[in-house]
Amino acid sequence: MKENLNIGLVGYGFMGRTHSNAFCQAGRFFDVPYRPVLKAVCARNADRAKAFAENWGYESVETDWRRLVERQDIDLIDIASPNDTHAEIAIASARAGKKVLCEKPLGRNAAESEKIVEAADAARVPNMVWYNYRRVPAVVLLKHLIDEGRFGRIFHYRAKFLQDWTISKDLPQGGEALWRLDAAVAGSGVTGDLLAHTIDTALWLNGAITEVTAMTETFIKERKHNLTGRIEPVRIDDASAFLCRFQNGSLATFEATRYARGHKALYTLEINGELASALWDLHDLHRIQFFDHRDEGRLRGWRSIHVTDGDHPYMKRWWVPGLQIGYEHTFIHQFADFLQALGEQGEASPSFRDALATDYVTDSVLKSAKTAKWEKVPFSQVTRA
Ligand code: SOE
Repeated sequence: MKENLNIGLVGYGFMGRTHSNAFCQAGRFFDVPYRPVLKAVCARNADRAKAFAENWGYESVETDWRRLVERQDIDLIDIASPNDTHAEIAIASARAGKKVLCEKPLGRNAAESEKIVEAADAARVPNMVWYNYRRVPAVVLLKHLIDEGRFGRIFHYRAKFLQDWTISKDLPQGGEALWRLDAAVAGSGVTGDLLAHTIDTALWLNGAITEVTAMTETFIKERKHNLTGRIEPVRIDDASAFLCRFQNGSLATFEATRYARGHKALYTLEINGELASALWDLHDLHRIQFFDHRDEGRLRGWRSIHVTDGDHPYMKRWWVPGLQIGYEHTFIHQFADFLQALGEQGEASPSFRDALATDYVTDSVLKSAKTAKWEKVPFSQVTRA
């Protein structure tokens, strides 16, 4: 009989749903050492929290996260509420001895994340941040190919995360649905929201970033604020791009925007090495394009690998070879890996400390955009496999 792991979720938005689905499905498809129990969901709006609890099977509802953290029958707190709540809830949860999962980015800036890491380290509680794109089977395959040395020396890393949902000047900022546009709540704009994903994957695949030079832009300078009803300055970055150097000597370009008309969530990455190159694209997430210079000259070319076979990462747990999976599965994989690490008393990745490494880079990007200079990343580290 597996031990129960009692979960208390804070927040019931988009991410509350992706995480809840992972809690429900991980044990059905993966051989995990715990039985996740959806004990309670917490949100300020009691009626909506109740409806969410009924839909997903949470046993109870709380309207104050402090009460959730105090509960003796909760083992793990999962934070899926807006960014400005992460630090307070994560620190209190760690101090209460709970295991803690947190939606990305960990804090609104590195200073906030440092405090979270300190609290989790002091309490020695298992922790993880939901940078889910590390769990796309095709991205994991890329990681394996890099670690096997198939690219040789890496020269270039190139990543983009493009969206178009904030182009209208009539879109307000702030409030429940649009807190991502409110700098006080989100911390930053696309740098913390989208570039953070691309940086997390890059640190994992290609190692530490040492210095950056960046530019950001806020295209729409004022928007009505949903909470005050007033027209207020917009303080988030709408678009952000940077050049950087990795510790391994490779050069990179990164770009994120919410103003790329026609692109809804186009995350792409490319790696060029001495021996091979590869491309991955979120809209075709189960494929990698791979070019191996060591192939026989006459037959050399880009291969399109459909990453759905039994010997591909995670795939033997799903359907049959050739049948693909999607976005929600990345969260299921991540939670299954967390439970596995918990059972082995190991550390799940990306840990809070790994996510702090990303925040050091995003802070440096925002700083460089202001100073218009190259900025050293104050502390960076290669994140664990
Ligand atoms: C923003 O639109 C967003 O939902 C991010 O917050 C997520 O992290 C990203 O995966 C998709 O886009």
